[in-house]
Amino acid sequence: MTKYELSKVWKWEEENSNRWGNRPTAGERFEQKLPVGEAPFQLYSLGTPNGIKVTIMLEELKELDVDGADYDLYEINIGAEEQFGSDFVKINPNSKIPALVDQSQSPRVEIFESGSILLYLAEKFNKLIPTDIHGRTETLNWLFWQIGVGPYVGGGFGHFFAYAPEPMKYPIDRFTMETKRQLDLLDKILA
Ligand SMILES: N[C@@H](CCC(=O)N[C@@H](CS)C(=O)NCC(=O)O)C(=O)O
Repeated sequence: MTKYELSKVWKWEEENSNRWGNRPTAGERFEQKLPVGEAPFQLYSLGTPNGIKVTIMLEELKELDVDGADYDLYEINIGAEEQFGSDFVKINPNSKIPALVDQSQSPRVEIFESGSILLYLAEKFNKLIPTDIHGRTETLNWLFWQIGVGPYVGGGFGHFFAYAPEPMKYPIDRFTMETKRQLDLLDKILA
């Protein structure tokens, strides 16, 4: 492997941009008109681990016979960079799925970050979150834990193990160890 020399100032080069759309700037990249349906919730998402959290919760609310939790679901193909379209960026300036719009409120409420979406739904319908201080805090501890850990597992371990252009020992060792530690924690807590 060629030795990587750190430069004083990092500069973006076209070849640093990879097939996952990484670029050093935020914001919309093209004009886009997203579909809008009649249901109170409009969900723009994809069946990734972050995406399915929201659909699971909306389906759980349906199972609980909650009124007003109907949703229309639209695919945002992140492989085709649809998360950088103008309409999507208006809902989530961070250009990541999932993003949810509650159009039963006026003006409509735009919600992004899967944890924020889950909490919004839980609080709006007073479901799937305990109201006592101990239960509520424990639930929020694990919700924030999950959001904090996700990037180590997906963007760290998953990226370097499966998507990086070549295997690299240092990041794979670091993120595999952290992923294993987090899974060991889950095993112990769930036991
Ligand atoms: N912290 C965010 C993470 C969302 C996220 O990373 N979404 C990924 C798919 S799982 C995405 O949209 N990636 C597109 C990109 O990075 O351009 C959340 O929990 O909602």
